[in-house]
Amino acid sequence: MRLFQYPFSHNCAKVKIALLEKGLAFETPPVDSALLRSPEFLARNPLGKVPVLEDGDFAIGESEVIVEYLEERYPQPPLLPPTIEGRARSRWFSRFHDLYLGPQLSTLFFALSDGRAGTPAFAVEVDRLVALVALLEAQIDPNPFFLGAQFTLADAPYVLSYHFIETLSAAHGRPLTAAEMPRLARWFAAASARPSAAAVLAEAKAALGGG
Ligand SMILES: N[C@@H](CCC(=O)N[C@@H](CS)C(=O)NCC(=O)O)C(=O)O
Repeated sequence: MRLFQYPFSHNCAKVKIALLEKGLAFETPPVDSALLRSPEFLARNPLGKVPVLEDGDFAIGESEVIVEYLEERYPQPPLLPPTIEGRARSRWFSRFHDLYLGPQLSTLFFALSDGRAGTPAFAVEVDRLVALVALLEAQIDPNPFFLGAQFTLADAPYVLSYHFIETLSAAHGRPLTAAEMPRLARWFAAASARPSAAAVLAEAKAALGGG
């Protein structure tokens, strides 16, 4: 299997964690913006974005589609709960991450280099992140993972995003710490101890220049 990815991308981190949790071997070919615009890559993902998974002759993009594909194709160990309600709840966390929290983190990330950080108009974006984290905090009571003892696809996207919540909120002068998100911090202590999460976090931090 090959995974086209950027090591600092939370969308890619989610897929790598799913692959590692399932014990699937994969290579990560070098990716740059020229590759993403190449006809060969666009044939795999017409959006020209990573992650893209190649499994034999089959290639597919979009992180959530990829992890759902992995779950169906390689069901052991399961990364979705056994009940219909549990799977719906897991997908709620995935959607909340991908449609709301993740994009807001991206907004704060890119603002650090495009001149918007620190401007009065940008303060509303930092407030939006704080509100989304408060909403998430109110939705969880980790034991130790979002849906209980099983580490699921509900948890996977938040591993790298937790790191971004801490670092980006601090970089924008409104640090979110464990005191303000104790449940999320408790969850992160358990999630980041998993070998899959630890490996992906280490790779991301190295790529981001933080060690
Ligand atoms: N909804 C997509 C988002 C993919 C995405 O935005 N990928 C970014 C990296 S995080 C990318 O490839 N950016 C490169 C570009 O747009 O040129 C997913 O979940 O896979």
